[in-house]
Formats: sequence, structure tokens, C-alpha cells
Amino acid sequence: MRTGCIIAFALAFIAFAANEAAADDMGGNAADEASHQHHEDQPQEGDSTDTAGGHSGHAHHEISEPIGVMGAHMHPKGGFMCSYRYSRMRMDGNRDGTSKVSIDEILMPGGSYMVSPTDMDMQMHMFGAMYAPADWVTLTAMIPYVELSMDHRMLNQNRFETNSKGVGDLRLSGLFRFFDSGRHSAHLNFGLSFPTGGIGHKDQVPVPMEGFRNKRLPYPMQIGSGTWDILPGVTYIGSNDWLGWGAQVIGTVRFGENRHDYRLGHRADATTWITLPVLDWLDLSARFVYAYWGNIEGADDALNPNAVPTADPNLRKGQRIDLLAGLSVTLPWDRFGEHRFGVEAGGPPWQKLDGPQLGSKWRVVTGWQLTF
Ligand SMILES: [Cu+2]
Repeated sequence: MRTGCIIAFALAFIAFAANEAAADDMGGNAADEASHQHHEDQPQEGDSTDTAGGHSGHAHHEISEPIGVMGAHMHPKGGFMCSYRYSRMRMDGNRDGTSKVSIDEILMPGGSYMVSPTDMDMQMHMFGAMYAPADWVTLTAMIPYVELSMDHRMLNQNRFETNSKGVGDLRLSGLFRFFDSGRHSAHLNFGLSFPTGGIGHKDQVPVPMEGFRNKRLPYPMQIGSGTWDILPGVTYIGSNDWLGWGAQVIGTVRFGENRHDYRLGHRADATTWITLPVLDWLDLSARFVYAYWGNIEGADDALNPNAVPTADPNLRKGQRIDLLAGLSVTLPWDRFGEHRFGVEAGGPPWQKLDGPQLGSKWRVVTGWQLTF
């Protein structure tokens, strides 16, 4: 808690300091700096007088990253952006290691559980804002609204569904550029996740001898982590005249224990992509994603790990590779700023889970960004 506050204040201070410093020394080369930025806002030195918003001229920083990547671009000083993303992931079927596990192998007598999940639907509405107090730093804020739904099968073969929804964890990040040669640039990502998402969501679940009762839902049905989490990372962006590419690695390091006596596993997310601008207003992309997430430390006493695999803190760990294809459209009207619309979808050719644990089937993200 205290660590979190200190870091939040540190970020705010850096933003303030950056603003002051920028006002002092950016007079001379501010124009040169601005021409290297991702979002073109003003014609520079005659080299962009060709077509408004065209990719020709200085294609390098105008090629956008796939819509599913976050914190991958920075804004020129004073730049502001707001965004909305809707994403959905479908999970279907259980796995242990890299192989599938059937319901009969999970439920008694073939397995040891009274209840097994069969599939799950995860939807997220993500609202974001970005602001650049200086050319070398961009600040971001993101808040998700999450809706989860899980289907189960019981020993008597009956099915039941649980649902939870709510505001998730608020995330504030700073992107700090440490390298820029025009065609290649790199920045550090540093984020802080606040425990604003709920971890006490309840729904009707079967209790032996009692029937259905309103009880606390297992770990994957909770919306927040319940802990202060730090998200350090690094992003690289490159381009030539006809192609853009990038790579990003972000960690999620969690601290302490939440009020239900556990903390989620640490995470690592790595991704690399290429973007092909095929038309002035259209980019196509292909992306590779690797994700690792660890088991839960501690345990929520309200959950019985012998009843259902989702309540076992030691059956959460996993790794997954996703392959995603995307497109991004820069809308032809520039009222109130530049509008971009993107879609990205794909699924995992490989996943390895400490199971039984539900495997991912596909995911899709659509988003809209408005840059001022
Ligand atoms: Cu932005």
C-alpha cells in the first residue's frame, strides 16, 4: 500500500519535472524532435506537404502498432489520446501440460473433483488515456470493465453457469524514451496497477448437502488482483520505407497478499509484430505473443480446492503462444483529431498449463483511438 503511493507520487513528480524541463530547454530542437513522433500533427520543414495523413515522406513513425499492443507508442509533447478497446477471449476445454483432459478424467470417479469447468467467456471494455508532458515521456491511464462467465459440469452431469462483472484494476504507466534514431526507437515502460478491481465477487454455486448457495467465486472469476502490482517493461519500434515492426516485454510483479490471503502469480508478456501499410489509410499486421503466468501464492480460505480445479492455487500456472492477425484503419475525417480503428484476432497454436485448467481457444480485440 505505502510502496504503491510512493510510486504513484514518483510518477506524478516525474511528469511535473518533465513539463518544467521541457519548457526550459526545448526551444531550439523541439521542431526536429516533433517530426520523429508517431502521430503527425503539424507539417514539418516542407517534407510532409505531400498528402495529409499519407504514409509517404516519413513512413517510419506513422506505421501504427497492432491495436492489441498497449504502451507501444509515445506522443510528441502536448499530445493527448483517448482510446476504447473491446476484447473477448474464449476458453474451451481443459488441459494438463500440453494435452487435453476430458471431463470424465476430472470428475469422480475417473478424477477427483465434484465440479469441473467446461468453458469460459472473458470480455473486457478498456478505457485509456495518454498524455505527453514532454517528448521523452508519455503517461498513460487505463481502466477496464470486465465481464466473466464460466460454464461447469457436476457429478450428476447437470450444468451450471457463474457470472461476475465489474471495474478492474486501474493501471497508470509512464513510457520513457531512451533511444531514437528515427528508424529505430526504444522506451522503458513502467506501470503501477492499483487494486481497484473486486476480489470478493459471488454467485450461486452448488454446496454439498445444501444445494445452490451465494458463495465467493474461484480465482479466475475474480476481476482484480487485490494487490499493488508493478509492470516494468521495454519496447522497441523499428521501420523502413515499406514495413514497420516492434517488440515488447512487460512483466507483472505483484507484492504482498490481498485481503483474502493470496496473491496472483507473477506474469511475463512478450510480443513481436510486423505491420505492413498497404494503403494510405490501411495497415495490416501479424503478431506473435508469448505469455507466462505463475501459480497463486497463499490461498483464499473461502474456496475448497478439492471441489473444483479453479479453486486450487496450484493449478493456475501456464504458458501460451498466440498468433494474431490485425488491421488498422485511419478514418478519413480529422474532426477533433485523428481517428484510428483497429481489429486483431487469433488463437494459440501452443499452450502448456498446470491443469486441469481451461485452455484458450481464440481472442479478438477491437479498438478506437482518438489522437489530438
Ligand atoms: Cu497514444
